[in-house]
Amino acid sequence: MSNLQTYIKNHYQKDLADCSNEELYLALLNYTKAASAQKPVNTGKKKLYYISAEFLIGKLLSNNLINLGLYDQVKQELADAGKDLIAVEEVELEPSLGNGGLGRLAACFLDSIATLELNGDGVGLNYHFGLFQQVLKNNEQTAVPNFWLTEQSWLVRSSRSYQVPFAHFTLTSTLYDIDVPGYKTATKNRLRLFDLDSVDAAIIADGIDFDKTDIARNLTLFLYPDDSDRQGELLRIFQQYFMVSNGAQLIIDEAIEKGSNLHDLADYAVIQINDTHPSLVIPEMIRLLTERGLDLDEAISIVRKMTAYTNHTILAEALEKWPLDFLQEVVPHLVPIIEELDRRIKESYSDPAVQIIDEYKRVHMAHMDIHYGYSVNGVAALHTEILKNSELKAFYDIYPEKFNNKTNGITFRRWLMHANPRLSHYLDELLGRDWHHDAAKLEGLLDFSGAADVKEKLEQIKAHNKRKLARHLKEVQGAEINPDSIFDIQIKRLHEYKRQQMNALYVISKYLDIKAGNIPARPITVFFGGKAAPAYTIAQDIIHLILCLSEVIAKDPEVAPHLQVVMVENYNVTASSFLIAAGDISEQISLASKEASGTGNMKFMLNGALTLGTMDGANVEIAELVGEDNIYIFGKDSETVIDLYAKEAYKSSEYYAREAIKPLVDFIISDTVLAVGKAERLERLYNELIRKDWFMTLLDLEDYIAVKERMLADYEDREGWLEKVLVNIAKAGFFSSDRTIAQYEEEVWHLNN
Ligand code: 26V
Repeated sequence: MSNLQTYIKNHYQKDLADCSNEELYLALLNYTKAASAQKPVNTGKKKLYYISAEFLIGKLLSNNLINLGLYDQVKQELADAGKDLIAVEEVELEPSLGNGGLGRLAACFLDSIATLELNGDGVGLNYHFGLFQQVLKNNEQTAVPNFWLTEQSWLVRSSRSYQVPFAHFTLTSTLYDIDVPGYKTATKNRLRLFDLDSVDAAIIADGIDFDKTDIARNLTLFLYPDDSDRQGELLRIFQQYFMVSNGAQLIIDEAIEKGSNLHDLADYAVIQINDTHPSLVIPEMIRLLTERGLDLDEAISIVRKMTAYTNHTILAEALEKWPLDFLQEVVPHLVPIIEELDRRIKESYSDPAVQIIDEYKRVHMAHMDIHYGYSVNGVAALHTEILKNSELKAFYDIYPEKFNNKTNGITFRRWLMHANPRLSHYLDELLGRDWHHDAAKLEGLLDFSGAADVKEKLEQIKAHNKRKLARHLKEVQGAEINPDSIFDIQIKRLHEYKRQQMNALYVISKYLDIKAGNIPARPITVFFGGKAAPAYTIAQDIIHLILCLSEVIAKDPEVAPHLQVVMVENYNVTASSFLIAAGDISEQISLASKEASGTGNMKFMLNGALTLGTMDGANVEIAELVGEDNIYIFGKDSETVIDLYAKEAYKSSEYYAREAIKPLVDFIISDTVLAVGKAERLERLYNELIRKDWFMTLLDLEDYIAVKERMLADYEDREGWLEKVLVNIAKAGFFSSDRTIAQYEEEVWHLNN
């Protein structure tokens, strides 16, 4: 590859130094694409198809430059010409092809699959607007379309195209590919995104509303369009079937191209079903194989040998159950197949808990995956145990051999090298570069335990990243942040089980404390970031409370110097890179048993933040790795919580009545907050907490406040705190997605043996 300067001269007849940032971005986009185009795709007889409704890839420029080994050279060339790569990067629009954890995990996995040079592609949809863009106005969230598709982009239109049959019409797809270069590998993989030429943004009306019945024009417009009504649910089925029918046809074609006679398809392909959104691939693959002449028994047995399912949540409302008549309306040709699959199960098992079609004629997608796939995995040790022992116990009793755990991971290329270059370089200095390929090598940092100069440097790096975040938020949303305060950060989707409301109640307690004259040793900035589903009213109410508190505190001269609440607008992958590197306190406070894994917890740990969390998801494994002195755990454990649900024994009113809790909850509807907020929202949230509190916020509140206070006090012992930081970074290697993917390969996919 020629250097960038020459490339620009040849292609744009211009000097690098004379280019604007916009021109430089386009030049770099094409330069990077050309570099990865030179790499051959991974080959091999057997190929993994990671089918997912979401791939939250984030901006790709820097990530791809890092993986192609071009980052340092390009950065230097730009700097020599007085240009700044960070500023060029800002020109890139972020694709929002995912909601949160599950989608970002898929993106990290693609990076690791390519880095380990495994033969595997991602398969999904090319949503033109993806997830909505969040705009905060009048202390509320509003949603507008997120524009990201530009004329020149990472997408490469391929010549592949398939016919996808629906009840009343057939649609023709177009396949776009995005290259996924591995980290310093000779080969690459691809993300294959299906789309429809007829999609038309002109049907978008107000905000993110559009005509949900006009499938040919809306199918790939938005990710998970609001499914709170019937039409929305039908549209999701249209999307899911479009994704998997294309995926299945692609799998069959690529296998045939490599010599498969279809009877041996399972030797050529393995499908990882990422949550239940792609589950219709099972009946669709059976349909396509029987259409091509295989008999039904053989088709079923082939599919069973080639599909594996990952579960990402135990929340009942997130486990998809499609009414059979919805499927009849959209994909009637799959219904007899699903009925046959269900009949076979009913013939062998009488337990209603394992049926595919239940008594209300709803199709349980996860049940189909478990019966007709060969592997089921949870995403953290505790989560998998809960699946085996309670949520999916009836299935575990039938198929113990199918169940396995794959604790999630994150790619260190994006979440350390790119998000935190100073720390990354410092680790290179201390440890050499072996950790780039073997993250477990970060443990070498433990040799520097107690070294004052190392701690000082870690402190300086964090201080730098805090200033960088403060500058960024000043630029994008005008926030004035004290970089010398403690950065306490909770960034994730808004959901009651994640308990942002508990953190808000902490803020209230701190506010009241300061009003009572107890000034904290050091100012604290509490950051929140996250989007709430447009139809999820209580989550919107929680955002409202946070924004109201932010305003009340900012306007109170007694409190503002010591406490600040910042709601980061439109939290996305780009924003998270700044936040993750700058955090001191990582809030991982879900109700134990409810957060399958979490991956933000891993990113913060890797970047030297300490976890304040419950014994939930991967927090449990973090706690085991770092030891109890290096993590702040509070709250009831998962067994207690599961028991409380089983016995219906939790009464939030009893907790509300407690002296330490009542004033905090009452403050939500105090005149102070009502003066800046909407009574309807605040009262609804207040009533929810005192009457129901389904996710048991008040259960853990006192413990949370006590442990957080201890943590803030510990922060003042800088030596002690930095020792904990060092241990956290050193132990983060286990959470590299390279490790997770190596385990999938070894235990589930078997691509190379
Ligand atoms: C989806 C929905 C949609 C309907 C309304 C309620 C609801 C609640 C939760 C979800 C989550 C969907 C699946 C998901 O994103 N799970 C996340 O997956 C991450 C990667 O495995 C994991 O780290 C997170 O703990 C898990 O929540």
